[in-house]
Amino acid sequence: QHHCQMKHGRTSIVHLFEWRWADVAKECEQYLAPNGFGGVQGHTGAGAYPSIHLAKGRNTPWTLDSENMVVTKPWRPWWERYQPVSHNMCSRSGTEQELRDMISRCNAVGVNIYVDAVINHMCSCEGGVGRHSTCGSYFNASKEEFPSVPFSAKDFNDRKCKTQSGNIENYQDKYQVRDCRLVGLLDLNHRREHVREKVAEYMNALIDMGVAGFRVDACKHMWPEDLHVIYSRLHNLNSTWFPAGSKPFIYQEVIDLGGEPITAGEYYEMGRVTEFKYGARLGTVIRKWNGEKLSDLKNWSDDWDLMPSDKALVFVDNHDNQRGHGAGGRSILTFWEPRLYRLAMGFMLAYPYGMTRVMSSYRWNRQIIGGKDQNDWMGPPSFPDGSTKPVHITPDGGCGDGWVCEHRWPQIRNMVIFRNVVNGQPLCNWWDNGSNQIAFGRGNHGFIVINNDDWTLDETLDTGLASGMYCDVISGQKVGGRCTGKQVTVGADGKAHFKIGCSDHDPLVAIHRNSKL
Ligand code: LM2
Ligand code: CA
Repeated sequence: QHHCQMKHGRTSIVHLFEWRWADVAKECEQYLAPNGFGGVQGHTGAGAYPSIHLAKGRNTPWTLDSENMVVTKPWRPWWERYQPVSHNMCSRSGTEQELRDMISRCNAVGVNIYVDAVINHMCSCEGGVGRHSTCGSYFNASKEEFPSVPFSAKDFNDRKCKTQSGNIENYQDKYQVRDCRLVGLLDLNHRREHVREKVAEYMNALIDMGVAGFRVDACKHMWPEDLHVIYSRLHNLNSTWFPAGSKPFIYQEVIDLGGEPITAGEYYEMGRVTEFKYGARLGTVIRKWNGEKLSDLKNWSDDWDLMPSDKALVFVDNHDNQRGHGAGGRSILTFWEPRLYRLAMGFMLAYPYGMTRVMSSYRWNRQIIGGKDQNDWMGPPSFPDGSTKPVHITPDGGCGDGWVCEHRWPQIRNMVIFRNVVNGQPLCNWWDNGSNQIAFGRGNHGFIVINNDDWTLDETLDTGLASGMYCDVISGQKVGGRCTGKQVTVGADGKAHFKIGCSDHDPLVAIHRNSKL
């Protein structure tokens, strides 16, 4: 359950937040998987840059499904997805048929699908009674009845929870964190055989359809021993697309910023775990808060008390903390600050720590009043009837109609490829100026230089690369043997000269084996 099962040496996951299945399927074929994929072997899959770049990289969408409550106050918030009412597979992203079609089409081009499984709870206790759900299934939240699963009152934790409100009130008490309601969401009792069976059945249905694994929501709120039982019942992956005997990849959402009795470490044995310290701390360094500086990142996984690299799922921002939900706070960098965001993504994708996830967002009408975004609930670009708009791809390869598509920003996409090219290579040739200028290599496969100081970086550095001309994949890339961006000359001694002005469009330069001219 620690093996991501990715194909062709790919290394990153992309979260296509709120996309329709039909669009995900197209994206797998047209963008995420490369033209002429399969022709290239090993971890240097990035031979054909010009058109489909992620193809060589291992970019993998993870998605979310299962039927949820339709919330109309506020109007169709993104977070209604975290209020399941059944395990039926229709959602705002499409029908079950479209989901199946997407899974097969993505698998056919070697792009894995990971499903966001919401299994800690069902909908809010105030969800009401009726058929206001994405497939029209009946439920009664006040009586805790979800007949299409079926779950009924005895499947919930109510009696185990000892708080007055029935909600989680104190994160210092691990019993209430796991047995009480998270913000009023009806809390399932995974000690019960029936609940274990139904949850495993749901996950197995997805595995049989061809998904490669799961992002498991709200794991802090479930007992590790219960999760262990549920995971142990999961089928092997579908052998149409995966080697016989492959286990689903599991990454668990546990927000552990320290200071609580529940720790991420309780979950390592069962899969990877989200490392929330990563984006929060990278944000403070890049913003230069508290006198922090890029040179502090030299040994940051040790110095900063991050989880072991082979257990960590890392990201600069996620769908929660990019809008002030979840954890991380004000330091989190997002697409709203594009230049610093590209810096953060460049660092994350170059540095050998954790499994990387790229966020792909939609724009919303952000309105921060007194530090809080009044519109943090707003759902994806949609039509008046609430249905999600298709992702519109513009002629330059970006996205329109409110879709941000960070994964299509050339700098980010090229760094996803960089990570594949340098996969398995050690960190080396670290250089810093004791301030906010750093550089490092990955064996003799790649080298990156970053300038976040208020003055020009002008240095000759050891790159570890073979001598020759290289194309910077941040300002441009190699197209048909020529470079559309800055060129870097590596001498016979492995040294190269770099110059990055502090107001250059991008504060970084990156070169790798496959960007050699
Ligand atoms: C997660 N991980 O553990 C998700 O990443 C996060 O997005 C989910 O919260 C959370 N756990 C529960 O699955 C989101 C959102 C909340 C929202 C819930 C449920 O961040 O704001 O809560 O989903 O939809 C909403 C309201 C909240 C209300 C609750 C119940 O915002 O004010 O609480 O519904 O009605 C009374
Ligand atoms: Ca719980």
